[in-house]
Amino acid sequence: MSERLEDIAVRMVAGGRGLLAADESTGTIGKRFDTIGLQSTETSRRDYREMLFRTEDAMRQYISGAILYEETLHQKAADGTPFVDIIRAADSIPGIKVDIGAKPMAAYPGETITEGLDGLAERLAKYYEAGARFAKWRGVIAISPTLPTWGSMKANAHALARYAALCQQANIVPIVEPECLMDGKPGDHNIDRCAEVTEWTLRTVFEELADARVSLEGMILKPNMVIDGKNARKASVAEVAERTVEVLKRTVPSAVPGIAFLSGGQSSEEATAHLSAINSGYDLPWAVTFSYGRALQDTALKAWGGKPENVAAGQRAFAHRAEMNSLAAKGSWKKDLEQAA
Ligand code: 5MM
Repeated sequence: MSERLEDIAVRMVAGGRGLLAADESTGTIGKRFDTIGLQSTETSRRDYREMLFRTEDAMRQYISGAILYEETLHQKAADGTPFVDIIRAADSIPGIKVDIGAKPMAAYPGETITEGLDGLAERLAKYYEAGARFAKWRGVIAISPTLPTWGSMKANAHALARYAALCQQANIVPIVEPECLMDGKPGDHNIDRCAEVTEWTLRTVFEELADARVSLEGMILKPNMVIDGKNARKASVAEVAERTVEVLKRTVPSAVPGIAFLSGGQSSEEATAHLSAINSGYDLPWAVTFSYGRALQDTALKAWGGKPENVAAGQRAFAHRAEMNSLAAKGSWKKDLEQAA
């Protein structure tokens, strides 16, 4: 008998565990590997992801699920063990990114629409067979003095809702990710503008989810935090937490079991500090945790550097960030824990 969507959704966010976003498309992982001077090949991508997924204690204690790219869902470790089995053996859930990317939107200069709905029902059935129990789709909302437009906002929210309904029909929990960009261009907006755009985005997304008859109990929201643009950063940790909670409380129904933030280009430690502040001092109706890509992986990637002799160092770095973010998901991270490590 298949597990209920509601139960899987709760497992994804409960107990101070969170999600590892390891779903970089081939282009994006190539850019990440460029930073360590490593060529991206099927083998180097396998070796890197094997290092992460085989950090067994950290996966078991801190990582409830891993979001995979299609190649990784079907990939095997060097000894032939499927990655899906390695993830499951650590009591973690395999998930899959199902969008095929944010593409320039016709007639809307500077904005994108995320593609991938055609044939999605058939693909989801195959992903379920392969072991995926949740999925992810990212809609991208640009922020500038004149963007986003209503046309792009509505199209992206509609696509997110269509995707979510298809996932639930396939017994897969949808992670709904509308990302209002912190690191887009020009990236000089202040926190007020981010709050305004994020509130508008989440309101639109939840209206579309209702119209698409998506069960709120069987989904997870993956939003950005409310924060100023990357070229205008000045809000304190407390202010980011306060503004983020304010916007989420205005827009996210309490029937949603969990919110798992993206890191969006924040430094690893900032993303942890903000999550911890959000989880301490506020009475929240949802479990609030992490679904970080860069903020969980950056230090591990650097420590590894593409060298087999550095696998243990990479795993230590990954385990450390996973533990810090797990503490943050419980509101009990402290800066001195970073220094101690
Ligand atoms: C890990 O990066 C994900 C995939 O990006 P591409 O499709 O562009 O390759 C991305 O969707 C990620 O899951 C989220 O943006 C969260 O990652 P960050 O790094 O913002 O925490």
